[in-house]
Amino acid sequence: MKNLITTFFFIAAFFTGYAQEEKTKSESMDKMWGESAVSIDALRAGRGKLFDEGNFGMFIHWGLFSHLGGKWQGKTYYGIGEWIMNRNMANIPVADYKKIAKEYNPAKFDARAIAKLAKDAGMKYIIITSKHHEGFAMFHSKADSFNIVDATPFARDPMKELSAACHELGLGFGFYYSHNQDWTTPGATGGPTKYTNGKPVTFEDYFYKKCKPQVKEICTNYGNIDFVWFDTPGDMKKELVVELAKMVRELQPDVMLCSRIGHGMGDYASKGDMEVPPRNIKGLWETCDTNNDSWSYAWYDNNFKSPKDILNRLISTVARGGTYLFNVGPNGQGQVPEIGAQFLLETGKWINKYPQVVYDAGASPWGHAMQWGDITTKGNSMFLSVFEWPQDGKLYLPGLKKEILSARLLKGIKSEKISFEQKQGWTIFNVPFQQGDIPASVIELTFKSNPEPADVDQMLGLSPNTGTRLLTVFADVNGAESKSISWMEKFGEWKHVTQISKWAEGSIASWEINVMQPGFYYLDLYYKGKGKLVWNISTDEGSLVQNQLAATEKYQKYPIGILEFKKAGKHTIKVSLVEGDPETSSLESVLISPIN
Ligand code: JFZ
Repeated sequence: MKNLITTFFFIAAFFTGYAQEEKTKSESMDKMWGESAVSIDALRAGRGKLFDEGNFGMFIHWGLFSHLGGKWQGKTYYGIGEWIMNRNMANIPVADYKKIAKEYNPAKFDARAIAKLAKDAGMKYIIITSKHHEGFAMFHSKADSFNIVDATPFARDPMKELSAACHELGLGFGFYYSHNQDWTTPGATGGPTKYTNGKPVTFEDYFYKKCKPQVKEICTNYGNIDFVWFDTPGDMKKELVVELAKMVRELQPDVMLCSRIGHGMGDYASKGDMEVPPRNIKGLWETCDTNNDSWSYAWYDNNFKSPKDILNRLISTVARGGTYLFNVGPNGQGQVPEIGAQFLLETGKWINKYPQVVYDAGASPWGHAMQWGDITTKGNSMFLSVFEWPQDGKLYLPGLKKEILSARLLKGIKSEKISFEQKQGWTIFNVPFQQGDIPASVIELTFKSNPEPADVDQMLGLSPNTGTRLLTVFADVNGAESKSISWMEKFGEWKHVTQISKWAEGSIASWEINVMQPGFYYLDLYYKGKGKLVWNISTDEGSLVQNQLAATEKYQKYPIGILEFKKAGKHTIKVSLVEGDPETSSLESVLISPIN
């Protein structure tokens, strides 16, 4: 067990780039969020405009690993494809890995097709791996011959082609570059610790002979670039990071640097991978996500996110105040897998009908998602993107205190007025039974002036026609520990959850909610643990549910009973663990659902 834990931290440290024995991964992620010397307002108006207003970009993980596609010597290694070389995956020796280049010929790579896909998907820029941790340059490099032009039969520079295609189509363009990890280059983090002739090597050797010259190349040979996305800074020395940033800024003054360059040298924060944060975050930040489970192509990975899922994650990211960077992994032929491409095109068709919901849109004044979807703002309008259309003709919005001038259901360029009433702090829209559009419908509310957080009561609402999930991030916790934890589902596939653990006698998690309609509701708890657990849930009105339930090592939903709200209005719900192992019990959320 001890070994397992050590391995976990070792791997986590590798990813985040921080040695962090006793810290949780998310704590170290916070450290990676950069702060720019330039003010955020200046960035928004200047070189950060594309990032800030675009809100949606394409990430591409493509390299030599794409040729392997998750398979080495006939065996499949499940996990993020670009890490296949790593000792926790196929553990491929450097010399063997370098040989792969000889058979790498992504002849079907079509830069224009990929740029057009991004554009049709509604994305505003592309950021592609110019060199990932494997150390193979996907561009023509004079600094190092282990590159796609000099080391492969393909012998073309796809980055020339892609940067040109992006510029032609009016898309922004940027490079990912792994500046610290380089597993095939002596001296770099994760690379050989000696030269092949046995001579000693330092990180500086790698830095000055390969990293810095290559970064100079990507900042010189591809026209104007908008982003350099450095990754996994690890314990790289501050002076080297500063030196690198300085050079990039001199060569490409308009570039936006992501915080993963390290030491606070980025312009914007890069959030933990594959995650839409539950509550609003201020400043300039991005979350990167991938269209299936791996970043780079893996032959078996066809678990592609649906257009509905993509849109929901995109809109929720924008509603939290961020930018969404969505990844595709072209295969060894250089093509974006068909299903993923098709889903992106459908996503783009929707965005094309409702661009105002996404581009240059502001965050939700509620600070969190709604059960049915999410809310973005622009000027004196609010856009309710409804992903779960109500079955009973009523859409419930809690906490809006501002007077609505108009409410319209948008249908492309047409729209339809909808009526509403306001009572008990709720706005109830009378919506048609048929949803306005798929996969989401948009209701636009207009106001006399721009809506602000003060116009909204952010309290969670329990509506009578949809289940309400009470996440632990929104709980008041007493005597237990509330924190976000991360783990790998497959190798490199991070999952994050905010949960409550370290329960003790008298520990309480409580939520305030605004109940629209009194009555009976089903109650489910999402938790993990061992053996049998007894949970107790009570309300300020004295309603009580207590029951013994099983527990497993994975978070699961457990029906626990029926909870009654006697009166409409604001209530407190308290949860405590009455029996069971407090060490392993971890509560993720509470679900309250109407009974039909
Ligand atoms: C890094 C890479 O190692 C990975 O291959 C991929 O390129 C991804 C986008 O970035 O992996 C990370 C880096 C940071 C975190 C997680 C995975 N993090 O802070 O949660």
